[in-house]
Amino acid sequence: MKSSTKDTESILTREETRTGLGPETLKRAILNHLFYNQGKFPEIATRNDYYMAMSFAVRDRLLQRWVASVKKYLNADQKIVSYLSAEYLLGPHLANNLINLGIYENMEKASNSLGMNLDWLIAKEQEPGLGNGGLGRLAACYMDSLATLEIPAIGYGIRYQFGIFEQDIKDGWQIEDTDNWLRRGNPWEIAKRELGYDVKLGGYVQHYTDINGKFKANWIPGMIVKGIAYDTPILGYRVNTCNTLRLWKSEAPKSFDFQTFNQGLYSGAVSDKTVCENISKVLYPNDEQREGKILRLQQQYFFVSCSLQDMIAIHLSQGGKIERFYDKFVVQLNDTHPAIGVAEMMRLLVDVYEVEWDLAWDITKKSFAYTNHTLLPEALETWDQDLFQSVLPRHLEIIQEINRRFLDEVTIRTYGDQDLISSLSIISDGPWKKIRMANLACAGSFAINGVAALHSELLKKTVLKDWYQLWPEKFSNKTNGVTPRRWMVLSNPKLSSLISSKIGEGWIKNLDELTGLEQYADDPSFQQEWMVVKHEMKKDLAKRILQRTKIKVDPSSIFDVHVKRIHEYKRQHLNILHVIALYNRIKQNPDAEVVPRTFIFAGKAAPGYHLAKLMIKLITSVADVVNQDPIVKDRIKVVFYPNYNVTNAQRIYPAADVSEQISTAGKEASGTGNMKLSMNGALTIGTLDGANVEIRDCVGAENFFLFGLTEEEVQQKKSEGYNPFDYYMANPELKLAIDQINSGYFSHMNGSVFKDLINSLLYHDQYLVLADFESYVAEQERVAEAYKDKQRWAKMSILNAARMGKFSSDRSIKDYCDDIWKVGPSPVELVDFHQKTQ
Ligand code: 26W
Repeated sequence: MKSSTKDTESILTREETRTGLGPETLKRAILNHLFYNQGKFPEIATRNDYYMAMSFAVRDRLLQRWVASVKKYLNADQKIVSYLSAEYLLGPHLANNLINLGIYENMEKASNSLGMNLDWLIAKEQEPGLGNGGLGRLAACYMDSLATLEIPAIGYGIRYQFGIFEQDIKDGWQIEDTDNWLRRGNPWEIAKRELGYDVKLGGYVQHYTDINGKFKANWIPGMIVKGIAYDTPILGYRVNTCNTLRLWKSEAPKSFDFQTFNQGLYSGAVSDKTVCENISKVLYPNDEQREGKILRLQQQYFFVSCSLQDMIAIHLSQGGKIERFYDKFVVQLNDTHPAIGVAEMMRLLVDVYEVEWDLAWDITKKSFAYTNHTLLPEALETWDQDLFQSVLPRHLEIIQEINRRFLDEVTIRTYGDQDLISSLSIISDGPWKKIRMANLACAGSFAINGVAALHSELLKKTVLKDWYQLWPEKFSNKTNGVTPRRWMVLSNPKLSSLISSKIGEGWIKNLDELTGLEQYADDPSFQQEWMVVKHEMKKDLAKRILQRTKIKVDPSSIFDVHVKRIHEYKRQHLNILHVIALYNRIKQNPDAEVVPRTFIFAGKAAPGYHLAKLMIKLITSVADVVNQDPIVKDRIKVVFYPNYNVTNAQRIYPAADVSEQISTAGKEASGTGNMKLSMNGALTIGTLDGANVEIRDCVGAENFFLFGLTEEEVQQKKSEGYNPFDYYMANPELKLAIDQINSGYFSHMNGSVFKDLINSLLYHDQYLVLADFESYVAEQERVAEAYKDKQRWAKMSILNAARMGKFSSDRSIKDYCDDIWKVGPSPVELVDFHQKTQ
């Protein structure tokens, strides 16, 4: 260790000349990679070759900082944040790293001098879509903020070979295609072939008493999988801290089992390899819908076991004592997907490190903290006990023991309150026993949080009510945030420059400084500049829309944007019903004054979610009719932009005038798209749901279009016996819209296409779409009215951006650090960063 410190230092100084940040050095680095890494030269190199060479050149610069960071974390008596997440929706790395390194312009020069256009090369990157939506993207924003705030952190997850499917639209329907993102190689990851852990699965447990008379368990697995670490360096913004995202790939321990082979069972031997590799093969495309499949449980256990073994190995290698694990790591559970970690930690401590049960439980409870991201009952993870036992027989025993002791404690504390006992139990009673992962997470964690103020309150009142009653001190709120680096600087460079021209660049690291813009909100020339930038971004998006969908849209119309996963609770159908109502107003009165609007939808539907897929078909069907109708005269256009992902989100947010955040109150835990849109100057039309409530508080009620029932009113209405049919009968515009859908007006007179959607609205309508329709339409009229007054709109837009400081993920991470993790910054020394960018 001692001598290597010196070696590393000298490497770092020597390498500094190689990893300089000036345009000439960058150009040389690109050419070097082209020659020596890819065996290519400019005459034959493709754009992709250049993309790879440039990425390797950038990665060298990250690695230099990464080595310094890792070295610091290993040497210092430094606590490390361990973020466990089954999903990371990172988006492309190249441009983001250029920004964080501060070499965007220099790289532009370098690529120009090579006859390459930087934007083309950036566009070559296949984005790692290792997540479904909000939860995965939040993890990615948090990794950026952790590094930027110089907090030592490791993100652990799964290196899915296939990420979230690619969406295409055929005949108006969603078609899924596999996301083969690794096809052309991934220059951002470093495989640590030597760093692997064995993970047992299946089999059975033997019990015995050892020579000291101690009761012991021996788990004989049905199979063993090896987890191999793939590290991606995550650099902070203009700092030397470069953290690690460590994703595990599953492999067979040996290439195949020779014993089976020798017995002539070749296919059996090889299938073992396939079974092992399957574990990290594909991301489940479900969002808020649990999938009780064996493979999903295997995935969760696989990555959590590798990660905990890795943390313990790091801790022990530094001379740490197993009993003081929590001095080295604090483990944050991103929803219940990694909650099996609580039982795995107990297994490692008790079975492997032979720690006494009570001490092991104490260590575990001091190590874990749990974030809940959803209140939807269908998303709360449970596993059939039989299925669970077939995959994790030893963990079932451990959970039973945790539960037995835990319920004893509850019994005493509640004086035997049976309702509380059965609601807190980790294993549900009844004939079909289920393991409740949220209960396991709550029991095994010292902290529990929701992701927006309203959501955290509702957690305490509903799904986690009984936990709150007994352990109020564990609960807190940590409102989500998003990184302004990706969501402003990178995706909206023009708006960012305009902002910086007025208030300097401090806002990029300290988003509260955006309030400095407020003084310009009434300034006509600033308003003008602001709206010019907005218009430019709308023109760019209009071009892409034309390319991708063949629909021509007018950049001076209102760009009304509804982009997120397709889900009934997010109510894309409410939006489309409003579109139909507007259309009918025009049809009934062709000269009606309608402020021109382009309704832009984007989002993926889970492949097995019938009604969500039908909503896409409805949107595209309405688009086909409305966009062609000569009477409409282009006053309204409807676009479904396919394959919503991070790359496309970066193009859409900057061009949005209106942000649709119209979920049923009480259903959207937080939302983060709402924050990104508002930061980019879009005005929200929304319900009092999730973080909308806080956004409205910050931007001011006068700069937010509010409609709809509150969460309490929703509950009230439901308990009174809500009848959607009454609303249908009472509102002629609503009735007409629904009748038209039903009659086949939008589907070549084949009314049966949408019958399931219509039935769900008229006879169930769990999400109160019809109840909120009237107030939504009325508020949309106010939106149109406001847009007509250009100055008023510009002011509202500026104020929205100016008041978004709170919603930086830097603020969220600071809150986690101060209240839960108790970890502070640990700056990494390297070189004078800014001098080197010249
Ligand atoms: C087991 C199936 C499953 C898969 C994913 C259940 C639940 C999930 C996620 C928790 C869904 C999700 O992404 N939730 C979103 O988390 C965001 C980040 O906190 C919030 O902003 C969104 O409101 C919430 O829907």
